[in-house]
Amino acid sequence: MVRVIGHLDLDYFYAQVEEVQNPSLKTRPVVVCVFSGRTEDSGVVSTSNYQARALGVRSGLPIVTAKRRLEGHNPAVIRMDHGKYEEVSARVMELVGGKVDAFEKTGIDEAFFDVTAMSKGDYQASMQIAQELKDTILHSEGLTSSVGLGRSKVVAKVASDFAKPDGLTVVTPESTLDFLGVLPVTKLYGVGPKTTTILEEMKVRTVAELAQADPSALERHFGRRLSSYLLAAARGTDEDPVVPNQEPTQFSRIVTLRRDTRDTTEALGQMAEAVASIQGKLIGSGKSYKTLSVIGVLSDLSVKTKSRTLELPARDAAGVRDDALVLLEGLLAATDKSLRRVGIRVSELTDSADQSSLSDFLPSGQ
Ligand code: DGT
Ligand code: CA
Ligand code: CA
Repeated sequence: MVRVIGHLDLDYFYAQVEEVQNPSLKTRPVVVCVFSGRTEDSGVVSTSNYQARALGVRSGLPIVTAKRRLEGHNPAVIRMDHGKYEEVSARVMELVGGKVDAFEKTGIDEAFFDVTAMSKGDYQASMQIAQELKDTILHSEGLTSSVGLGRSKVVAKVASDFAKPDGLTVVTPESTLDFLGVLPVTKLYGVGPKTTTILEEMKVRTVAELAQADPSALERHFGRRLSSYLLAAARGTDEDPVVPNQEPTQFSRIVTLRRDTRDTTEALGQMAEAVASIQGKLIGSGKSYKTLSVIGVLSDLSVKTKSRTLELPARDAAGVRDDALVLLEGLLAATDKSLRRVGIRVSELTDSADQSSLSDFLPSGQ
């Protein structure tokens, strides 16, 4: 049976989450920024809503430039809150994952899914399923998304990018070559600047030209593996399956400090974002941790780790920060070097739900 693969991508994700939380932002340009902290406005735009994009403000632009372009347009300039986006992401993924045959999250706001069996390979039925997924996400989280359907992961990914925001693009097996053919090769997943330059030298600019390129010439330039991937991608015949995600065994983040320091409060102050991200992942996945570790890369680049294992899994993600502070102090007590980078890791994860059911079995009053 021809497969039906989907790719889901949430629209202007971080900025849309901010809009949902504060609907009055919807009429203004919204810019979510990563402040580096060096000077007040140093840093870059992480993402922006479509009003801001219309004024030339998108991912990667320096904040200073973004502010200049948005002057007089009443922009909302918001600090990125990774933990918050992780929580929303986890809820969306959980929701969608339960409504398809197979589900593979590939990023904070995107995932592949397979609906071949439940649609019996029918593209009309699959389109209905995809529309229902979009509706569910909109009703439960208030977020619009863009979905692409096709016979392979490459086709689905190109399709989800084809109409944005709030798009639904269905590429039937019969229309695959027509759909892909006219696009520039850069639209294919895995075709970066280096590959594009070489293809250009071979006079291959569109996907159709790639699909018809001489296989032996491609192999000479790219080797066997990459050249066969490129041909399959261009023809929409790549067989890469949707591989369900493994249960996470740990969550961790590491941060390079602005300057080397032995001041634990200062170090942890710069870790706020990382701590929030880990807490978001714990809450979003419904996991509790038993072991918390801090990892310090010291000024001489040596690495020290300090861990604490709890008797019972911690249900409350809020404890991560305070416990990390204690561990960090212990870590520094054993050295006279300063901290250069600090990592935080929670591991030995268990499902929070299992513990509450476990405690139900304990005699009351204990
Ligand atoms: P879209 O999908 O075109 O409507 O817009 P986004 O913002 O969802 O873009 P996407 O899917 O490429 O990226 C998802 C999130 O990842 C986005 O909301 C913020 C973050 N992100 C994307 N590009 C950058 C970047 O260049 N720098 C940083 N710091 N974050 C980025
Ligand atoms: Ca997106
Ligand atoms: Ca994305």
